[in-house]
Amino acid sequence: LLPVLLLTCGPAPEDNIPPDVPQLSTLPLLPLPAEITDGEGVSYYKTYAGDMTPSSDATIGDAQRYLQQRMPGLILPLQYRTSERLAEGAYRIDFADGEIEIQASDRDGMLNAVKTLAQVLHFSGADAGAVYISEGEISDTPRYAYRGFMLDVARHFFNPEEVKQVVDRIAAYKINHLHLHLSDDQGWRIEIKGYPRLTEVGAATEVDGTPGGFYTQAEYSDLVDYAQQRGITVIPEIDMPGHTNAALSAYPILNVDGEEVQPYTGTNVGFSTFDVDQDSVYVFINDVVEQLAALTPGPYIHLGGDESDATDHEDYVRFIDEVQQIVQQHGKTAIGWDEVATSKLAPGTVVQLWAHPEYALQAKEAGNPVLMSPATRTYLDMQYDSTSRIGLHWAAYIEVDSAYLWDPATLAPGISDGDILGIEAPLWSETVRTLEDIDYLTFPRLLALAEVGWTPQDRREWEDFKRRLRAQVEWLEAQGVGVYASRVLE
Ligand code: TNX
Repeated sequence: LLPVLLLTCGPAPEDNIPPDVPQLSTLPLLPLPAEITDGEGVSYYKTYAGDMTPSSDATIGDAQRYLQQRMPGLILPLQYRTSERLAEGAYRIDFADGEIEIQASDRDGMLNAVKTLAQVLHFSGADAGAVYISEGEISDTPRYAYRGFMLDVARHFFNPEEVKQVVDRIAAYKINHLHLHLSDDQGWRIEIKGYPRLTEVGAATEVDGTPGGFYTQAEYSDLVDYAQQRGITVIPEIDMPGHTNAALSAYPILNVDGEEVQPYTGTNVGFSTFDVDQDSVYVFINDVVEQLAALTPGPYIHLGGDESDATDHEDYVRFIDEVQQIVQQHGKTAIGWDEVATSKLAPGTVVQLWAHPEYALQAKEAGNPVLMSPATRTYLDMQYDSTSRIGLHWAAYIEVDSAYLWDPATLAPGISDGDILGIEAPLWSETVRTLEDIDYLTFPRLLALAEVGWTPQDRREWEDFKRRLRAQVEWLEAQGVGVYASRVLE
């Protein structure tokens, strides 16, 4: 049972309407919906304590539960309809005559609708118990199907509670994929049955030499469910053949010539590689991918493939070919960092552009989709400016305006919207140690990137975005999120 119920509601009598009820189109909604049509009247709603049973329809029930958890103590006269054929993730909300009607064709659309509705309610002052909302209609659809955030839990480990808090923060802005970078030179973060040393040895370390950590399979599944309830698909990444020192230190048999290596807690890249000539390496990868696939309801498994400087190129090509097939055999689609496009791509393999637009073009020419994560725009571990207390700056300084003022469809020569699956903002964690650190680098920049991924390009305008962002930052801060005080918002 949900612990609250409404209500009286209806068209507000004209002599009762407060003078300052904002039109729907002036609310600081973010990401900005594709279309907002203001109506004429105003409706009012009051809420009372009571009980409510969520709908037995899973699509509607999940949306009700999400809204209840996001806006506790507030239930409204909502009509949910699943009839109309809308695009994937799309929705409509009609505010009229004291009723709020939501339409969507799928679960994502319903969740997206209540995420927008939560913002409408908050910025109409609904927390007070009685609320006036302008009539009108919001009709919305995502620009890209994939809007992602990546958390590097390998360089520094973040426990399940911390990751759940991150999920709550990002879900509100319609981010729908959480990519977890689960292994790197400095740590291995997921339990794999039959390979106890991965977590006994491989998980013990992290950057700085502080203790690392890992997720048991049960903890990981719980995290996947938690995210899914909030509209987010988790994508596990095992980075290979490079970035593998943690696995090699646990099982030297995976290393070239079986040579033993020590755990690594520095931040260099490009020195480790699996032995791509050994059958036992592929047996290992098959076991890992099989278990990850079983833990993953979503379609994707990320195989890494970046910065394999210690692997000969022809070995790399053979390796990537083999691992794509293993991923496919377990019913999943592979994603790889853009270097994988220098090998033969399997049909469907997603190429994640981070540094090499020319590789993304090769992917497109091979008929494969591109995921846009240009380091100069989307890397959340880049400093805002030279005064940022943490972060790197090898690719760029990225202030909020720089994260906002670009178009994925014109970033890379020859790549346009039809080639692009979506965008993702990675947070590498060499310098990120706590949830406060995550907040500092992620907010407010992720809101800029969330809008880049969602809102039609011709609807996006910097001054209007800043106005809405300021209001959202105030709300985030009220929820305890440690947002970076960007000078561009002053
Ligand atoms: C490059 S992006 C890397 C990571 C680092 C990151 C730091 C990518 C595919 N590889 O290993 O953490 O730079 O910004």
